[in-house]
Amino acid sequence: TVHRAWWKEASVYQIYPASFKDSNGDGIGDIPGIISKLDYIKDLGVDIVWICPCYKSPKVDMGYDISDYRDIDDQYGTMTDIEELVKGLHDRGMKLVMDLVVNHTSDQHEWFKSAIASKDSPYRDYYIWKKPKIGENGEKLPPNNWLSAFSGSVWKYDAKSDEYYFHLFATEQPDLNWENPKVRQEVHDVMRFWLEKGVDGFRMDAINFISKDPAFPDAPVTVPSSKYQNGAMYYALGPRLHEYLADVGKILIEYNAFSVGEMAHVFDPTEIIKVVGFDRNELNMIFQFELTDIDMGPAGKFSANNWTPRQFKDISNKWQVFMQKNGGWNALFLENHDSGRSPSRFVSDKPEFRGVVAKMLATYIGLQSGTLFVYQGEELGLVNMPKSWTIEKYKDLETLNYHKQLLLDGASQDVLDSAMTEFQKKARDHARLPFQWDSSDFAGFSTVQPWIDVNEDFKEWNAAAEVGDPLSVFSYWRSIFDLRRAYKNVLVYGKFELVDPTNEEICAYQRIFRSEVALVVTSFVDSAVTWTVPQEFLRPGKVVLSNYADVTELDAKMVLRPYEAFTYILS
Ligand code: TEU
Ligand code: CA
Repeated sequence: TVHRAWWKEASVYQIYPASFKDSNGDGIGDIPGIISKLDYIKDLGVDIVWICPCYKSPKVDMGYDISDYRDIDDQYGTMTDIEELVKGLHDRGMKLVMDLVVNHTSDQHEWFKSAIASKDSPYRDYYIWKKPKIGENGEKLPPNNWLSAFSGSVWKYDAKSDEYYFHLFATEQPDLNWENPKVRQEVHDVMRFWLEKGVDGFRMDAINFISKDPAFPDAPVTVPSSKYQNGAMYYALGPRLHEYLADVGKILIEYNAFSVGEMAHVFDPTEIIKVVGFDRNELNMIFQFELTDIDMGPAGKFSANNWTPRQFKDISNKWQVFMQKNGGWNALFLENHDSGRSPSRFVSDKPEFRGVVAKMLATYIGLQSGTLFVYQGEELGLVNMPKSWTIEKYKDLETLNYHKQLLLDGASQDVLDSAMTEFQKKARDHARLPFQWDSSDFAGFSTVQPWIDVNEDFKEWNAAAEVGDPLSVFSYWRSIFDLRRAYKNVLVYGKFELVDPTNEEICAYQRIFRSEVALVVTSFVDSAVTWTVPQEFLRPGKVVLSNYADVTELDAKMVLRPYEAFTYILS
């Protein structure tokens, strides 16, 4: 059975407000800047815009540390600006999704300021506090050995109360205590506040972390060289997660709102289906990171891992097949604000291949089953910072904390060099460089030097150059969104099946809806490869997408050019 829904047919454009468009010449992107570019977004062909946080925040983590859920940060604009953004999108037939960051607040939130001021505060129990563990020599130690996402312990000592508070991310991002029904009520109220304003839904940040194992046990030692260990097994899918999400889901359904939850560290689809199963009424879909974490080693994000195209497509296949079999739904993405650019990270950003590679990756992800997300600049084929840029150019606390920790640990030059190699692929900074609008100063992003440097390639790679060019990466993404509309049955609702599944160089799949078939072929190699096309596809059809200007005919034995990608509709 086909469960149709508007949010399955929609595509989403993700905006990082600080880096999209600066309207007032302070070097930082803002909401009026976004409003000035709505026609550009509409022209791309997406249905929903998701903006990363722009609430009041000290911005230790670029706004993922919220100090007031009901106000907009001055840097980004005003409440009136947000209302105008909602209207501007609705007038163009698009929707607005906001980022809801409720695993934690900022330490500058009124709740936390009160909570840390006194153990008797009515807000004390909004956060997670524990007594120190006492060491062999009577010293005070963190209550357990869990590692924070941004290096160091997840516990921060508060001398005044002689207790530690818990923070999965930065010390300035204390985790909310969802065990407290008042906290849950506050979150529900915040959701209603924005939905009443006309916002169409939420991307729910780090949502699988809201319920923790109440015993907070020590994590097993998996990286002996590290003082702190990955405790995800105790906080990534806690015992009360589905109870909390069922409450949230009721509100979302009441407003017919869109929802996508972010769930790092979960690679088991039988867990995700408990959230996204069609009869579960929790969230519409989940960002899981099994595919995009493929280049991360066992020691975490900045450790290296070798992988093959075969493994890449096997992961996609696992989620595609599972969700279609079990009535769930996928969120499709290769980029976001927390990662490197996909050509640089997963394939190649060599100038001679760059456009072809960006289009190949768009083909690979864009025609699978699920709701498609594109991250600002991905539609232009933007790539990572140049390798010549040193650590001084990086601004993100994840990168800088990791680097600082290595220096503190007295890491050798070798270790520092390999960390730099991993930063060059995966640091969050790459995706946060200013959007490249045109070839004027600062890429048309701002009239002044932006808060983070503009990439060096902006004169050639920018929106103004690409929008009117039928062969640009931008036009290619537009074709993908067009195709998903024109061939909705097969491309949105069709069954997914790998083609030639054991091929090590070519990732091919088909989508099937009744007699309609879409054949999607992508080569992951930088040289020509021959491919024996399975017999069943040698029948009349038409090519609807190709990343080389001259299209290759489907033939029993064909030679695919470097990183070639094409799509046929067969009947
Ligand atoms: O990320 C949550 C998360 O689980 C991190 O591990 C994330 O995968 C990491 O940043 C990757 O390097 C979300 C947001 O997307 C991120 O920008 C925030 O910093 C984080 O939550 C805290 O709010
Ligand atoms: Ca600005």
